[in-house]
Amino acid sequence: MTPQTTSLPATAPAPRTARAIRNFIDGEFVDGVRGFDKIDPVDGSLIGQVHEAGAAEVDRAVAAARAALDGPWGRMSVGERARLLRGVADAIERRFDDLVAAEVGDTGKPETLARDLDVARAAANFRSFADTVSSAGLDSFLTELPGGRTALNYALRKPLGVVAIIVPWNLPLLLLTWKLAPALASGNTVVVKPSEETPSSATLLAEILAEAGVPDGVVNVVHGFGAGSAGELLTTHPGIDGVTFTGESSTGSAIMRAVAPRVRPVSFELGGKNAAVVFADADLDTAIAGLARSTYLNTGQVCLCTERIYVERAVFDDVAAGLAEQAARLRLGRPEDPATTTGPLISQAHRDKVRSYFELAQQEGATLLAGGGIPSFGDALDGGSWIEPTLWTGLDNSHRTVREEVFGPVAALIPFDTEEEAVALANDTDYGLAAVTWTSDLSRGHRVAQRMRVGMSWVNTWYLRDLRSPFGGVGLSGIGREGGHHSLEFYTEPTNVCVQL
Ligand code: NAD
Ligand code: 6OD
Repeated sequence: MTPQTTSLPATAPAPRTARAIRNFIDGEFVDGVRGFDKIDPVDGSLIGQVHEAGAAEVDRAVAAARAALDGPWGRMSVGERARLLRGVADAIERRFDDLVAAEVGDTGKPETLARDLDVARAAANFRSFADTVSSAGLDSFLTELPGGRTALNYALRKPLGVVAIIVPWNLPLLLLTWKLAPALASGNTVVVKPSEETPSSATLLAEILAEAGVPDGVVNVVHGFGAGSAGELLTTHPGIDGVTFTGESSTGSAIMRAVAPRVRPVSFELGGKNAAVVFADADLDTAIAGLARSTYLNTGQVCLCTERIYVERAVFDDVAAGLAEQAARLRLGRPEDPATTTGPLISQAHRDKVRSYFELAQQEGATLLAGGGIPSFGDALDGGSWIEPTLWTGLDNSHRTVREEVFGPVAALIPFDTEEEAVALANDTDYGLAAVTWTSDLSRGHRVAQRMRVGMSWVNTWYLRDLRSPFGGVGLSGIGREGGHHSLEFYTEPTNVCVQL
């Protein structure tokens, strides 16, 4: 993405034309080296100007995090940290409306979605990891030695250190707090790099964390882009002890290369090309409603969204007609309108990418059952990055549109004849994030769900979360799992103590 930059000297006052979105380092908001525009995807208007962090700001942020790790934060008991995290959850709820406004402003998503999913989960993430860390035990073994003697082995869990948290734009606050809460629960300090597309909620969260009593330097936020900007400066910084990242698979590769010389641990939640499988024995009304949700939620911009739908041939036409009807019923509109179900894509650049797949699908012989174009509103919304919820048939697994992640409101419907074939088609991908099986046969549901080569396999539901369960993917979809104690595994380093008794 080519940023529109303006010269913003480090000492410059805040730009007057638009809200300034600053870096947060060592407990204070600081200017960056340049400014770039944050555009509202709803109508293309200017929301604010973001202060891009340069090398000096990233250095300062890492140094502040290191100093805080070595200070009182590093000596805080688990109980005190858990209490603080619960206080953060309360503080998020007190500033709920402000966070909704920040998230909606940056993404254009429906306000109802920001309330029910993004901001609600931010508070839940802090409470959940306060609980997890409070109940976490230690490995300990009484080791029997020759001659009847024994040794006691016990593993202490120490913080990983200064953790870089790099997150994308689709669920900005949810995904940031999903990583920040366990990182803090485990006693780390962090430098956060939000997406250049969604700087606002992370900046507001920094303020909320400070109000809730999180000490200076424990959480630092630097703004900017990836390669050649704050993202790369952070991942190549010698003061970083680990990187937790959510975003595109190709960015994950770049970050692996960046940390390789210093052999730092990574946790990656990456892209997906997720399949749903619909058997003829499924409750079709429920399945169609579920498919509509898994394909179109957040305008298809959720890593878990379904982009490949395999349907048993006997019910193919029914499912196709039902889903096309659901797609046509989605209501695109302003975020504050409670009737709006679907917002714009995040940016014009992302719309160009999604539209290029719409064109490719036509070249690959797709039949359009719904959408396929850019909607026209006849008002200011025409300046936004809108696209129609779309549905294709006539494609198969050999087509690029069925193999590559689009990350937009679109899926391809493909028929199958046997359970074996359905599993093979679903697993025929380099990704491996999530899958959904729709069936009324309980045994088949378990059988098929277990054979899916993914990190998360749902049956008769989608995106139903228990925050204690492992979340992540295989193949191009990631490395490692986060959630409950799985997160603590990444955010801590064990030291084993062995005492001969
Ligand atoms: P992205 O990879 O382009 O950017 C994500 C973050 O990485 C941004 O903050 C960006 O500035 C930063 N970045 C980019 N290049 C970098 C580099 N070289 N070094 C350091 N940082 C860099 O992803 P996106 O477009 O923001 O988000 C969409 C992608 O995220 C999709 O592929 C989606 O599937 C994936 N995603 C995955 C999950 C998951 O849990 N598996 C969740 C959400 C999104
Ligand atoms: O719900 C979550 O915890 C999570 N990590 C969701 C990721 C969604 C991807 O866009």
